[in-house]
Amino acid sequence: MRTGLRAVGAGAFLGLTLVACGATAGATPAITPGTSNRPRPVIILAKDYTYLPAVVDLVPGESVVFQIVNGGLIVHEVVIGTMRIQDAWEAAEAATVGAPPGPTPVVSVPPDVAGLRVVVLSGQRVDAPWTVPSDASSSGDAWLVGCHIPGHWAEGMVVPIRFVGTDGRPLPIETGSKVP
Ligand SMILES: [Cu+2]
Repeated sequence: MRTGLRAVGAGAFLGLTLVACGATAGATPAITPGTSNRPRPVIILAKDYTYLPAVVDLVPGESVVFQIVNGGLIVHEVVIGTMRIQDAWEAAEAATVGAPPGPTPVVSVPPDVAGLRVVVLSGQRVDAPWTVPSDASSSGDAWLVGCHIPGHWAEGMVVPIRFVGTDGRPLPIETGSKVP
């Protein structure tokens, strides 16, 4: 599990074009939080085997619509959630190891550890609305974007979520936070 953070390095390498656009490692520009009437588009590009951007900034309580594009050659997914949620999907999908090529086998986890999961085929774009829990930054848990198609997490297909204020500055994380 701990090897997942390698993706941050790989994401930084693949994210050169983003850096050129001004999305450097520091605070992001001011964010206008999405509302239920006007969700904020958040683009996540899945590749073989990482995501862009290398850090996903979200404002607690805002409504977003993830615009998930699979620019890789194989099926990927986006699981949004804490480590508990990531672990649940990793375990559930491990059961699909050895499945033949084709439609992704149907798997599920208990609702309390479901988070948000979106499966995206190669070349496909899926838009997924989601409301960021308003207590997400104060729960003490790190949140992540991860892929649990068997073997992908181990390949480093995970990037952190950073909770930010409307000024784009990272919010303080309560003590006791668990960084995976
Ligand atoms: Cu994947």
